[in-house]
Amino acid sequence: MLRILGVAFFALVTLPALTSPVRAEDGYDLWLRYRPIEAVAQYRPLATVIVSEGASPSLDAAKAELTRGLSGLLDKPVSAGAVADGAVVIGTPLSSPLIAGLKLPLNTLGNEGYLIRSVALNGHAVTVIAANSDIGVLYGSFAFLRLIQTRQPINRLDIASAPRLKLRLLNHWDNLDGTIERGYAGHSIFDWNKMPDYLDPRYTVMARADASVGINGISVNNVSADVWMLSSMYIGKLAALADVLRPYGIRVYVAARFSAPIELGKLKTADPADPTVQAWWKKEVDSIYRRIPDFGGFVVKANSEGQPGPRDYDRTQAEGANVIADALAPHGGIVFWRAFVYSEKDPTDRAKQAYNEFKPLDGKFRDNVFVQTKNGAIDFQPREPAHPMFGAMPKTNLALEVQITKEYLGQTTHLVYLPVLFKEILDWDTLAKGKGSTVAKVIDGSLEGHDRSAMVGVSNIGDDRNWTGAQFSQADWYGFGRLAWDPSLSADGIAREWLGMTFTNDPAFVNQVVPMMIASREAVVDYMTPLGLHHQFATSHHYGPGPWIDDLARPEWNPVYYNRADAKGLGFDRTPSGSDATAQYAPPLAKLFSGPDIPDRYLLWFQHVAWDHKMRSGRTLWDELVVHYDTGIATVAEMRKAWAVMKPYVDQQRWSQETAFLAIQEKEAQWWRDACIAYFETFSHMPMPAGHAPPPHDLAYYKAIYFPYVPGAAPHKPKDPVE
Ligand code: GCW
Repeated sequence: MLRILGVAFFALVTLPALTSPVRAEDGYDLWLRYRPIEAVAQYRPLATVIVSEGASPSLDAAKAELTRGLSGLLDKPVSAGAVADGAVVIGTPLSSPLIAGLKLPLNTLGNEGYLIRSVALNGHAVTVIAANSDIGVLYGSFAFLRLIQTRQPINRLDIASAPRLKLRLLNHWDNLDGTIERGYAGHSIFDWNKMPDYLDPRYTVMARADASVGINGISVNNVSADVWMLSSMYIGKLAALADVLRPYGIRVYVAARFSAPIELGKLKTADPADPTVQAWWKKEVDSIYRRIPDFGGFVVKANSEGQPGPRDYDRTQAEGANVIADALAPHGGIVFWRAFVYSEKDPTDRAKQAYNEFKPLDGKFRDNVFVQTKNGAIDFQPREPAHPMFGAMPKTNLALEVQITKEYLGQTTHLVYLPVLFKEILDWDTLAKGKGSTVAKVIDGSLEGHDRSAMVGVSNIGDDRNWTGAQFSQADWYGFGRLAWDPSLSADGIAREWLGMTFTNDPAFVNQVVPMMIASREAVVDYMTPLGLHHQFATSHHYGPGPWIDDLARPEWNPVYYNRADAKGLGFDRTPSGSDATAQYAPPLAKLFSGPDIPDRYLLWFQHVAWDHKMRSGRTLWDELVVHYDTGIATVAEMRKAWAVMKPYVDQQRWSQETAFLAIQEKEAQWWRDACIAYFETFSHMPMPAGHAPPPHDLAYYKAIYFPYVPGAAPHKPKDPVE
C-alpha cells in the first residue's frame, strides 16, 4: 500500500519532468542555474519589473543578476522599469530616493547586510531590497533569488540579514604556472599569462558565485608562495583581475613570501627588525595600493614546510607579522599570518607546536593581523578536535581556516559534504570562558570583544567545466560561504538550499539526498581514520592509505608517528603521561580527553589504547575498529543506492558522473579498510570479529600499490615504472 502511495506521489511530483525532459547539464552554472520554476503563475505577479535608481558597478551587477535570474526562473523577460505592482525595488537610501523615502530600519545592517521587505510604494505592492551599500544590495538580490530558487513564498517578506563574520575569504592555492597545490578540479582558473589584456569571462562567473554566498575576498596564489606574485608585472595583472571582482564586493589578497625583500628587493636580509626591510615592505605595499586601491592584504605561510620566516632571524612570529602589518596599516590592509607552523627540528608532538609558539605571543600582534588557524592542530584530517589555540588567544584576532578542497578526504571522487565538518568545528565549545565559548564566537569576535572577524577556506575551484571536479564538491564551496556569513546555519539546511538550486526542489529528491550528504562525512571518517586516528595517508599526494609508512625524512611526516601501533595497542598518547597535548585545552576538556570518559571519536587522537580495551559498545578496541571501517563502507553503499534511484530527478550527465564517482568511492573505501586492517592486524594479532571478512590480500599487496602521478601534488620524479 505504502509502496503504491509512494509510486503515485512519485508520478505526481515528476510530472513536469515528463512533459519537459530533464535537460543535459554539465554543472557549469553551479547553483545559479535559474531554470524555470514549476509555479511560474504564482511568482510572476510578485516580480514583474526591476526598479533601480542610480548606477554603480555593484548596482549594475545586482540589476543584471536579477534580470538574468528572474527572467530564467519565471520563464519570461523581466527587465528594468518603473514602479508597478510586483516591482522589485533595489537600492540604498543614498542611491535611491524611493528607498530613502521608505525610511527603512537599515542601521543594524552594517555595510554588507540587506533588508528584503514587502511594502506598499506609491500605491503599489512591491518588494524592496535595500541596504546601506551597493554591495549589500547585491547580496540582497542574490538572497531574493535564492528564495525563489528554493520555492519560498515571496509575498510577505521581512528579512534582515547581516554577516556575522566580516572577512569571508577563499585562499586559492594556485601556482603561477597554472597547477594547483591540492587542486582536484583541473588547472588554475587564473590565466596569468594572458592577463592583464585578456580577462577570461569565467572570472566574472566565479565572482558571481562567490558573491552569491557572501565571499568578499580571495587570495589568488599558493601560500607556499612564489615571489613573482609580488613583482610589478604580476601586480599589474592582479590589478586587472581586481577590476573584474570589485563590483562583486571581492577584494584581492596575495600570498606573500617572507623572504621577498631578498629575492625581489635584492636586500641582504629579510630580518623584520632591519630598517631596510621595514622600508622595503612599506615601499612594496605603497606601490601595490597605487595600482589596487582596495587591495586586501597578504596571507603569509612562514617557517612552515620549508618556507622562510622570522625564525630564520631569531625573531618571533609576531615580529614577522608586524613588519608587514605596519606597511599595510595606513591603507587598511590586513595580514593573515598562518599558524600552521611546525619545525623540522623540534621533537615536540607536532600537535602541540603551533600553540606553544603562538600562545606566548598573545597580545603581541598588531590589530590588523589575523592569526589564521586551521580547524585542527594537525592538518585538515577527516576529523580533528578543534585547534587548542581557539579560546587560548584572547588578545589576538583569530581566523579559522578550513580546507574546502578535499586533500585528505578522497580528493575528487569521494562525496563528503564538508559543511558537516565545518559545523562541528564552529560549534565546538572551547569552554574558554565557560560553557558556550564556541569556536564560532571566538572567530566572530564576540567572545573577547574583537571588532575584526574572519573565516578562510582553501578553495576547491579549478578550470574544470563544473568548477570543482565533482558536482557535490560545489556544495562545499557554497556551504563555506553560507557558514562564513552565518555560522549558526545548519548543515542540513544548507544542503537543502543547495540541492534545490543545483538540482531540483522536489521533496522526493531533496529528502533522499540530504541524509546521504549528511551521512557522507561520518562515512569518510569511518573508512579512513576511525576513532581518532589521523594522518594515515600515502606519502606526498595523500591519495589512499599508508599507515605503515615510516621512512620519511621527518618523523612527523610518517603515518606511524600518528598511529603508534604496537604490540600493546593503538593511538597517540597525548595525556599527561604522554605528550600532554591535552593540557593545551581548557581544564575540563583536558580532563575529559585524558580520562576514561573521552568520546570514542577522539579516543586514538589522545590516548594509546590496548587492543583488547573494552569500548562503550562492549567490543574490544580491535573489533570496534573493524566495525567502524565496515560501517564506513556500508554507508557509502547506502549512498550509492540512494543516488541510483534519483535518476528520474537529475539530468543524465550529472547523474551518471556522480554514479561513477560513488562507485569509485565505495571501491576506495574498501581499499582503505583492507589496507589499514592488514597493517594493524600485524600488531593486534587478533581474529576478525564474526561476520567481518579479512582483507582479501596480504599487507605486501597494499604496500605495493603506487601511483606515479596524482593531481594536486607538487611536481616530482616518480619511482621507475614496473611492467
Ligand atoms: O596540508 C598541507 C598540505 C600542503 C599545504 C600545507 C599548508 C600549501 O599537504 O600542500 O601547503 O598543508 O597548509 O600550508
